[in-house]
Amino acid sequence: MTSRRDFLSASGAVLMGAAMVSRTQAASLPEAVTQMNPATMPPLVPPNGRPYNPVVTLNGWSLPWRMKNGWKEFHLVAEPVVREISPGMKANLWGYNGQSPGPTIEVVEGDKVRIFVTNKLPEHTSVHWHGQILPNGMDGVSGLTQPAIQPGKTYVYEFVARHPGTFMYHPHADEMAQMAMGMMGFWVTHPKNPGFMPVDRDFVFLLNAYDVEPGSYTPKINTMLDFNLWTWNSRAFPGIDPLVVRKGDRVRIRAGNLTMTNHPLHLHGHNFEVTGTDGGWVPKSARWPEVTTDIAVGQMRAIEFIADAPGDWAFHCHKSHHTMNAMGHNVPTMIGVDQKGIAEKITQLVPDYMVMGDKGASMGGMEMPIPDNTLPMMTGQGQFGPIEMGGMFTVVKVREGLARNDYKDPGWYKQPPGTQAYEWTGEMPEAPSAPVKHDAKSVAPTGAEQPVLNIKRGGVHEH
Ligand SMILES: [Cu+2]
Repeated sequence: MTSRRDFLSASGAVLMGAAMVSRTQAASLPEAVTQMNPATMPPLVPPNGRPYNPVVTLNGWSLPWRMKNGWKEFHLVAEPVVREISPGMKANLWGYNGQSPGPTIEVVEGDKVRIFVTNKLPEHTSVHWHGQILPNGMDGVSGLTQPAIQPGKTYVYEFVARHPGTFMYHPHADEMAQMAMGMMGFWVTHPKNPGFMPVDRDFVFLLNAYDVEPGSYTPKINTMLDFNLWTWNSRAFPGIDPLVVRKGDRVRIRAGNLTMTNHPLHLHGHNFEVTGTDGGWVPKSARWPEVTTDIAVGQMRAIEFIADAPGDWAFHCHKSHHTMNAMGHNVPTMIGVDQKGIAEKITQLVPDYMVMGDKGASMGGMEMPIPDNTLPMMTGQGQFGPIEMGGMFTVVKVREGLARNDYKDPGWYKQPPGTQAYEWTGEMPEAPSAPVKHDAKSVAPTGAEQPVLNIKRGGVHEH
């Protein structure tokens, strides 16, 4: 559902904008297209300009443009937005054109690009075109390369998209606050030749993170490291859509990291190669097979693989605390603690007390009451039970016979009979175990002729 706002009919901000842009001989601002729906939108097939193979923005969309005297014109509006992080939780963020992250901008190598940026935030901003090779004055660093864009003003950026590849945009003004509030977007410069490194499906998303207290709606912008929501395009699992691909497709996934830490992205069931980095495409001779690739802060990576294995394949950040959500971290580890009898005593004092996790965390199976507007730490239901994941986790769903542009969730994978792990119900042979001998002064492997090792621990345990 794309709603459109015509800024020509709006007041003050646009009059300002028109005055600012008169030197570009633009008669009017292009309309600013707004998108409120957090669903993954179908790829934007280019209606004009040079042809390219469009990308799919995970839980996002691509920004329409207009062609004007050979220029491709976009209109970004920096503004406060409400973003659903996952069903059950919304956050008050800042973003562009109704969403955080902002819309993906897609252009073609050699395009003359003009971007109008209208500031509807309560403070100044700017836009830095991360990774682009462009004139210094278009680099968007407030104070250094341009005055900041004050609230209500519209600025214009103009440059030629010289290099094909994977890029991002974000403010370079009050940066820590504005990025912590969600201001960022993806940028793809497609190659001039649509036949260059073609793929069947090309997904893009940004890695981002927030610190939103359970029960509240606005991120804490002074948090430096201890974020509690690890997101892809400002969505946390189970709010992140699956990546639906057809068996045999060549698939590209591009990610950019605008969090404050690195994220090792791990794909199950397939080997991939890193085919693109911040600086462009990686020559074939320089690629190697991987199943995990680390994306450092400020980096972009494109990975590619042939989806040759049907199934529901997990795809996630491998830092296990990045596949969790906000609620439920302040819980002591109780693994190995015998809690028998403790619960009864505590229940006399705290009627709702619940004994948790003496055999592991197993919070995924518990339906616990949580405050309004937050997400349980380990969540998501699969066809066989709780998935016990959150945050930076989703599923690559490989299916046979999908139509070329079919990105609909096909449901859970039906595993062929005999191909799933199963419970052993036969006899259990006694497992051999190593005999252990403890001694106050020595730890000695048992068995004949073994030397005895005297382990001294700095004298502390000497008798
Ligand atoms: Cu991570």
